[in-house]
Amino acid sequence: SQVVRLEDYRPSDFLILQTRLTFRLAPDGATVRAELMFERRDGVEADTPLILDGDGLTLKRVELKGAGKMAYEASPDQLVLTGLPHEKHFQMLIETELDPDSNKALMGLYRSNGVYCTQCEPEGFRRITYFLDRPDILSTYHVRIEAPKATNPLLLSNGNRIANGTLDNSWHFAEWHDPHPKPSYLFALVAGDLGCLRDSFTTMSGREVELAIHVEHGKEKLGLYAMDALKRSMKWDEEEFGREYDLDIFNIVAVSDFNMGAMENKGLNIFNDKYVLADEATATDSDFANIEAIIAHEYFHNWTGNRITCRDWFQLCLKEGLTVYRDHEFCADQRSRGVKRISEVRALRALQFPEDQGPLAHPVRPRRYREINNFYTATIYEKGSEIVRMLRTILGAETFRAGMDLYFKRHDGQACTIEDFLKVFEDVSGRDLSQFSLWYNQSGTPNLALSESYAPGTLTLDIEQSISPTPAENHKRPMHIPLAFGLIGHDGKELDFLTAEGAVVENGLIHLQERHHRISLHGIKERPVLSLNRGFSAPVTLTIEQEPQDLIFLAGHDSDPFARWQAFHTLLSEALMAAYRLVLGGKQVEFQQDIVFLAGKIATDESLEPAYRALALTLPSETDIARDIGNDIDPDAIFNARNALAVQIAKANREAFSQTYAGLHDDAPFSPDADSAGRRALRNTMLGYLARLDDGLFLAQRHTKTATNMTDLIAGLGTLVHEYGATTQTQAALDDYAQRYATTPLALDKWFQVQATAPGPQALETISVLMKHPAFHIDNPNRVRALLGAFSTGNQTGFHRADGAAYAFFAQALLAIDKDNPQLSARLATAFRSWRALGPMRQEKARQALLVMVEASAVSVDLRDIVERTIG
Ligand code: B3K
Ligand code: ZN
Repeated sequence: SQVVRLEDYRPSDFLILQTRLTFRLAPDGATVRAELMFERRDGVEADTPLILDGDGLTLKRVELKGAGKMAYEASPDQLVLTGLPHEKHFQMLIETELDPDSNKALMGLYRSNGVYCTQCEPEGFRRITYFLDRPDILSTYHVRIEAPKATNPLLLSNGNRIANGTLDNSWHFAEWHDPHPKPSYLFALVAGDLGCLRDSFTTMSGREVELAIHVEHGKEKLGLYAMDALKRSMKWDEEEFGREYDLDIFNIVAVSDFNMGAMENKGLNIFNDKYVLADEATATDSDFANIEAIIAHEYFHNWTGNRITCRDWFQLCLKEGLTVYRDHEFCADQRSRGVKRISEVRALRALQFPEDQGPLAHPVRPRRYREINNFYTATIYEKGSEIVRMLRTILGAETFRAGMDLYFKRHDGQACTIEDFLKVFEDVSGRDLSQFSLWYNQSGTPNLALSESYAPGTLTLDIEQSISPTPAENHKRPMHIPLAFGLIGHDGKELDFLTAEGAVVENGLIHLQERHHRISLHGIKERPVLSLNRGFSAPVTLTIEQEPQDLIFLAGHDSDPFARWQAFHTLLSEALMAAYRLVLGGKQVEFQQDIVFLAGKIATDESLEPAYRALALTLPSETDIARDIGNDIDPDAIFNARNALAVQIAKANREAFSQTYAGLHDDAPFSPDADSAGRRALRNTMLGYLARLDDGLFLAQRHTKTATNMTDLIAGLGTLVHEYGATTQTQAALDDYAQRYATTPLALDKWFQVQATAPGPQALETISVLMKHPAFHIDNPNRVRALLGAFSTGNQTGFHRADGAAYAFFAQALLAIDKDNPQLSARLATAFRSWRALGPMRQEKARQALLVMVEASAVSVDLRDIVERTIG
């Protein structure tokens, strides 16, 4: 396979102005008739061949419309047309034949549970017909679908429905027209027999939009929360960004076999059913939160992605980073902003930092790829979002909004680049953003090393920025880092300074633009405690020696919720690293009493939101601790250190935690709102601690038995399995659960996941048993992620068991998955990305497993790309 390079981009010689598609969906296969109106661009020689993309296609017919003649050469992956008419415009008819039932890659046209659906981003349309399958080819689509009526009463495509009727042999048809020119990756088709939840939305200019969520019959009510989230998203985009919906109908379809979360096809979003279906009995609070976020995300793409799309796939973050930023802001407005920000940062650190710090590091706008599917990464999505957030921080809310307005006005209907995006902000602000653009072009997480000193009246900060080398990038240039900060006096109030030198310091922000700054803040009344990177204003790591007393002070007084959470989290991380060293040295582990007691104070501090308290009391994860340690990692020692801290906190705060736990119980009817979810989160966090004490088994069992919603039930079951795995009580609870949810696959996924993440080497045995469970299907991505994904990323002691057996097993499982679904196998393989941080024995075992995969006889381009880059 070939490497695609950003610098090789050039516009296509031909355009496709109109696309008319006719699908005949017969039980024994599908035919696709494409009538394409081409335009040869000005200046392109008349004898230039037209090369269309295909992927595994079977060509039935190709001809020019009208009298014209031409020559062609067809292979499954390409159609080359020569001797074309000399006119600027010509029309072509192409017929292909597909077998949706055998399509297990879930790319192109496939069938999930009897429902035809499509996934075309990024290069799936070429599995449907030969096309210029690239995002800068914008075409209007007219789609006719013909299918047997009994099995496919529902026929959907993009845009508005313009015709429907019956045909012979009890078939019927529908025709759809999408007036907005779009790239082929936004094409979608759905046909099948589904139930429907309907509603409507009146836009800001008074247009009535029909809303429909299509789900399996009988599950319509499970779409109510998604529908509510959709209406709130539509309203929010009008209010916050002035963006109105632009078709008469908006369809959402939930399917059960889907490679990712959802897809923003114009007017016809297709969702993994996990992110649509929810009620209290089957979905947790985090499922509800994810549904809200993803419904919003896909809806927001209508403007950031669809109306303004990407010129090429190197610009993927143009739509993804920006749209993640928009969904983050939406959720922050719907819920608690402070809590939301902490969760975002935790996710960024858990998913993006290791990417940036490992062999798969790449810039937010990459310059080369072998397989674009492997670049739907946390770097492009989450770091991409952080860049947009920094832009807003640097420019201020008003200028940012003016820039967005200009972006929509200037580029509506276009396929754009990051340069186009930055230019609108340069134009509205008069600033030069060339240094800022390094955030898109340079990979790696910047580190800020800080030291502070105080002489009466003046605080001096030395700040040095650096980025470690990343693959193909050794030399790093200094970036523009907006560092939000605050000075806090002994009474907990903010302190002012009068003048600053050494950097631009304004509105609570230090603008770092050089490798090194010495910044002096003059006119300060007393020695302040420094609060840094407030709101996580920049996606960087900090190296700073802050006194434990200062951190404890910040953990109790910082007015910025993120910084306050961070202070306590830093204390916990440092304590855990010290404990890890003790465990390795075979020593008794002890923790500082003030940290342990602070945990109790936080749990009972009624001035803090329960959701915040739950987050503060969630210990750094095993992978968080591994990242702090950096190298030569022993996951078992990390587990023991973390466990010791949890036990000590539980013992020291037994009273406070029991009271908090009891006080949070209520009999109010279930509501998924943020406050109620926060109370459940805190109660379940308390359970996690209390379950480690002597009557913990009883408590966890009672919690599980009396749970009235999935959040509490799975928290109880998880505690039983993880703390008391070998007991008959746990087995009974697992069996109860399996019976109750025997016909609810999404709920069974949680059952798989809980068992897959039970710590210890025996987990591997559990996994291999569960893979034979009748509800497990290796061709269903949700099942695979629940079992193998959760095991490899959420079970550090199980996956990294010292004998390497789990690596070898996992490699074989990936090769099996790879035969049908390369996207899925490649994604799962990223679990190896931090292998070089492990101790030498484990490294060697991991390397062997990686080698098994590259040396296997038939490996997909996708999996090979990840594995080869991982080995390095
Ligand atoms: N744009 C899609 C992702 C497509 C992934 C293809 N491998 C969903 C989203 O980001 O909204
Ligand atoms: Zn997206």
